[in-house]
Amino acid sequence: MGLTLAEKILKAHVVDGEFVKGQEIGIHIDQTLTQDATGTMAYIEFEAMGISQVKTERSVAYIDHNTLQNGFENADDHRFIGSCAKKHGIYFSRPGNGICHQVHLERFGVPGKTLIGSDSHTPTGGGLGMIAIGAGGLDVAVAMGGGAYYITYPKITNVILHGKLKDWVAAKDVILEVLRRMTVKGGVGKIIEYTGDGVATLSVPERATITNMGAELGASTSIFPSDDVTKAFLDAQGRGDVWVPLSADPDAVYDETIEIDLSELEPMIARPHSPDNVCRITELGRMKVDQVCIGSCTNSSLADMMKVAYILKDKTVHPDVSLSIAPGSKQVLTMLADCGALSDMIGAGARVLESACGPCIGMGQSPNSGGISLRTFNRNFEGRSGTKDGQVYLVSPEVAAASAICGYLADPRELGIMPHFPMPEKFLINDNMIALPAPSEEADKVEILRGPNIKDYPATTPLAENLECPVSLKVGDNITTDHIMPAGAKILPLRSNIPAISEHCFTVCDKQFPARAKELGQSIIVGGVNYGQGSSREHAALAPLYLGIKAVLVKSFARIHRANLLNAGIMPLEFVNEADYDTIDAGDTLVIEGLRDAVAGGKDIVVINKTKGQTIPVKCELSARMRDILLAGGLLDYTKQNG
Ligand code: MIC
Ligand code: SF4
Repeated sequence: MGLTLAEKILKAHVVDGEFVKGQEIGIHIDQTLTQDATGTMAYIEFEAMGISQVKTERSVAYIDHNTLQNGFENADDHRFIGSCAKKHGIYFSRPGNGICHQVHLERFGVPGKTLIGSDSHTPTGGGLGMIAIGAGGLDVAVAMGGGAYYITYPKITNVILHGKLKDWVAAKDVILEVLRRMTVKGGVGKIIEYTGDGVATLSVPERATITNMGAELGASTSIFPSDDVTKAFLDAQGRGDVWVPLSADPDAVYDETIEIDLSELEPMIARPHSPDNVCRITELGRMKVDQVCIGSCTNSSLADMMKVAYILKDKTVHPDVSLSIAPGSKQVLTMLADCGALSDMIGAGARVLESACGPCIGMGQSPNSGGISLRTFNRNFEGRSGTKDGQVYLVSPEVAAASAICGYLADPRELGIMPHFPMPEKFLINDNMIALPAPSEEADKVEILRGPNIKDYPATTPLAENLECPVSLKVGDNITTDHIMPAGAKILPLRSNIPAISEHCFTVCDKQFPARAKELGQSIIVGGVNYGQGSSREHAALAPLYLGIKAVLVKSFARIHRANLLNAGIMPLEFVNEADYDTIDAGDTLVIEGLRDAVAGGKDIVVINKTKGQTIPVKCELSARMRDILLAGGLLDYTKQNG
C-alpha cells in the first residue's frame, strides 16, 4: 500500500512509537520557529531546561507580533529574545524583517523537513512541501533541545484540486470554500493533503495562503507536493539547492477525499464571527464598508501586494473607508518600493504599516464602533480586532482592494481583465535583518537581557491524589483562545508575565473570572465542543494554571490547546455523554476520587457532581508519555526529571 506525502515525511521522522493510525508518535523536528508573543515563554522554558545550544538544523526567533511598543515591555521582550537567540544558536529575525510565516517561507523553509512553531499558522510552510505544525511554546522548547514532538498519527484528507482559478478568484477563495465545507472543527485530528491537476496552477505563495488557513479547520497541518513550481520559487529565493521533488505514491490511501473544481469557484467571504461562516460575496450585495485591512501571514506576499497596487493605481480610497496595508516582509516591501507599486498604494491613500502582524492581532487599527471591516486575514473571532462590536469579514486581497475604492463590498470581476504578475526570476535577497547566533565558543559570554516584566514559569505541583473543587466557569461551544486569553495592544505586552496576564483570563466572557478563580483557590472549567480553537498561545493554559484551574471538562478540544493543557499539568477531560454538560452549573462542586491512581493506571475516570448527586463518566485519552507528564505536574517538570 502506497503512502501519502504527509505519511512519507512523518515516517522518515518517527523516532518514538508505532507508525499506526491513531497512535501517538514522536517525530524528530528539523526546524523550529517562535514569534515574540509566544517566544518569551518558550525561551524562559528553554532556559529552565538548562540546554546550552539548540539541537535542530535551524531554529529561528521572529519579532513580528508585539511591535507597538507603547511601553517598555515589548522592547524588553525583543531584547530578551535576541539575547537568547544569540546565546543558544538561534537565528534572530529582527523587528521590521516581517511576519514569521512569510519570512520563513522565503528564507528558511525546506521541502520534506519537519518544522514546529509556537504559532498556529506554522502550517504555512506546507506550501513548500514541509510538515509544518503549530504547537505550544513548551513543545517548541523541547524540540529545540533535541526532544521529539508528539502527535497522534492523524487521518489524512485528500483535497483534489481540478482545473484553474478564473480571473480575480484567488487562493483565499479556495481555502474559504474548504472551510465552508469542512467547518472550523472539520480538520481536527487530520492532515489536509492537496493533490490533483489544479496544484500545478498555484504558485508557492498561493499554496501557502491555503495551508496557512488550514489552521482554521483545526487541522494538524496542510501540505502541497514539492514540484517544479516549488523549485522555481526556491530558485528565485536563491535557495534552489534545498529543493527535492516530493509527492504522494500513486496508490496512496486517504481517509477522506474532497474534490474542488477551481474553475467553478467565485470570490468568497467569511462573515462575523467565524472563519467558516462562508458564502459567495454576491450573496451579500453591495454591503457598505468602513475599514479595509490588507496583510497578515495569509495574504501579504509580493503577488498579493502587486494585485492590490494594480487595483489602487491612480484611484483614491473611498472617503468613508480607512485602508491599511502591511506587506508581509522586508523583501516584499522593498520590492514594492523598487518597482513603484508602493507609490501606487500611497498615492491612493493607503495607510502603509510596518511588515508585522499589526491589526490581525488587534495591535492597532481597531475598527469604529459596530464598524464593518473587510480583512485579508484568517480569523474574525468576536472582539479580536479590538472593537467588541466590530463586524469583521475575511476576503481575498482582490476583493479587499476593490472594496476600498468603492466603499462597498465590491466584486473584483467587474474590474475587467486581470493582469498577471509572474513571480520574479530573482527575489531581492538581503538578509541583513537576520542576526546570526554567536559562534558556539563565544556563546557562554553572551548575557541574557531580562526586563522587569519578564517573570518565571508559574509554580506547578505533581498531580493530586484526589480532586474536589467547584466549577468556576461554564462556557459554550467553539470557545477560542481569544476568549480564554485575549490578545490586543493592551494585553499582549503582558505575555512574559503570567501573574499579570492572568488578570485578563476569560474576561471577554466574564469580567469577574480571574478574581473568582483566585478566591476559590482551585477550580474546574466546563465547556462545549471545540474548546480552545485558534491560537497556539500556551498562555491560555498557563493563566488558568496560575489561577488554580485543575481540570477542564468539555465536549471536545481543539488539538493545540489540549496539548497545552496537558503540558501545563491541567487535566483535559471530555464528557462521555455530551448531555451531561447540561446537568452541571457554575458553582457545583465536582469530585474525582483516586485521580492520580486512575491516571497512573490508565483507568476510567469518573466525576461526581457532589452538589447535584450525579455521576458523570468522562474520558481522557492518554498515552504513557502523557500520563507521566500529568503525574509530574506538566511537561517542564517531566523534561527536567527525564533529561
Ligand atoms: C494568532 O493569530 O492568534 C496568533 C497571535 O498568531 C497566535 C499566537 C499568539 O497568540 O501569540 C497563534 O495563532 O498561535
Ligand atoms: Fe500574525 Fe495574524 Fe498570522 Fe497570527 S494570524 S501570525 S497574528 S498575522
